[in-house]
Amino acid sequence: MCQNRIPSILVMVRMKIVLYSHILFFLTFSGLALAAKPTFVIEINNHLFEPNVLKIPANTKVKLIIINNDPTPEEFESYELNREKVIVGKQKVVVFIGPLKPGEYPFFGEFNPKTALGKIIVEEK
Ligand SMILES: [Cu+2]
Repeated sequence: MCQNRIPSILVMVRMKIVLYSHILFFLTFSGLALAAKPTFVIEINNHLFEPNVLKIPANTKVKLIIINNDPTPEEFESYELNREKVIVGKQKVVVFIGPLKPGEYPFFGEFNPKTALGKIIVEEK
């Protein structure tokens, strides 16, 4: 009896190792998939977007990180992109856009609409 139990424990340990290596592989792979998404950063300084013209690839989902360095809130707004997002002062938000067709997509800061202007240019690679 006792000799029978030892191999079964070994099998269980081995199964656990196989399971963990699968989980590790899955986590690594999904992490790479997330990291592979094109990411662009727009910063807000003194109520202006920097850069105010951003080129992104066509037909691609893109991650946009908007960092508000001002102490005051701003709202990233675009009718063409159908996006509207408030960024509290000294905070950042993530906005996903696309996949988009080639063209120009204006955006503006709703709290400073006269000065905080920009556009995203979508181009074919
Ligand atoms: Cu708005």
